[in-house]
Amino acid sequence: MTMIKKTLISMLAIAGVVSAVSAQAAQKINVAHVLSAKSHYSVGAKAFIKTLEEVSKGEFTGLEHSGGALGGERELIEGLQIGSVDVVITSTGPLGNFVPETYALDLPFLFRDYDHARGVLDGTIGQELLAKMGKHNLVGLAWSENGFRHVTNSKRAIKTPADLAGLKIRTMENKVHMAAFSALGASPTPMAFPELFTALQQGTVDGQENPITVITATKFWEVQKHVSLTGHVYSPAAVLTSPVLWSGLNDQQKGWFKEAAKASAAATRAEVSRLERDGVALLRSKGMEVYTDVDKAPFQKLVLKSYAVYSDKYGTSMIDRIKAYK
Ligand code: EAX
Repeated sequence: MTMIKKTLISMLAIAGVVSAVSAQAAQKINVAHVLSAKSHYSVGAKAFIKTLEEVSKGEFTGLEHSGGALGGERELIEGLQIGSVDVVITSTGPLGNFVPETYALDLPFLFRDYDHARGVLDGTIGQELLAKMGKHNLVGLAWSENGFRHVTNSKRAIKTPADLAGLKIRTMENKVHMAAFSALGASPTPMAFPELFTALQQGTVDGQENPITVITATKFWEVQKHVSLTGHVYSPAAVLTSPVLWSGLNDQQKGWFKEAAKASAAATRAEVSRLERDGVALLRSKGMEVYTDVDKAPFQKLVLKSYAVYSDKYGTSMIDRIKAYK
């Protein structure tokens, strides 16, 4: 056999090996969210990717897209439905537009504290709601966490609902929250998160409402002076994946994604707990006026009207079950 033939055969052999190896190259998963790369969502995204790589032994890897690089939360959820985005960590803010049953989780003053919220979401109620996502062209992998939401604004101390009168308050694109802030006498302005910082900077809106986790992750102290710890809503987050991706996975691979989502949620919750503990001191150190002595009763009374957004369509059994959870 001539030298040329031998070289050609060995080149083909190497090409074969290379293509075999490349065929085993990790499948890259896009993991998107709207918060900074130092946020509690980013901690969750990194935990998702790390766990998926480990349990799949390198069959899958991931790339985090933070800061709204792939769009606001509503756009990200739409991206999951058409398959342009693989995995999203999102608040339930805009989710009710796609899975209206989840509005039950956005009702003001429904959850007593973090233990209550986490217990409900990890229990039968939360799993029932994750299972409902399939009929709305989404796949719910796990409940993660955003945190209890508080009101910030650039104008004044907010200690009673009357202090909210006339303020333009940005809300998420969420009918329950918009109804709640209307009932409180504010002017709710629904807006995608990536537009919010500039809107506050330019005075398009006077205030917004978000957990301490988001206030710190987005450095809202640069554009907001006052924080009132109203804790008016517990804001769940969800780890969702695309039905387009999901339909191509076998049962073992689906198990890997669920395990990665569970690890993501645990990491985010741990970060939320840390920020809840240290957050008020941090906000004060950045020059914000933080009012911790807000009487919640008058707020609770007024926002009850917003429950109709959910109960008019689904009744009150889910609400009663959540309230009864111990
Ligand atoms: O999910 O839009 C919001 O205010 C959300 O809390 C934020 O994007 C984190």
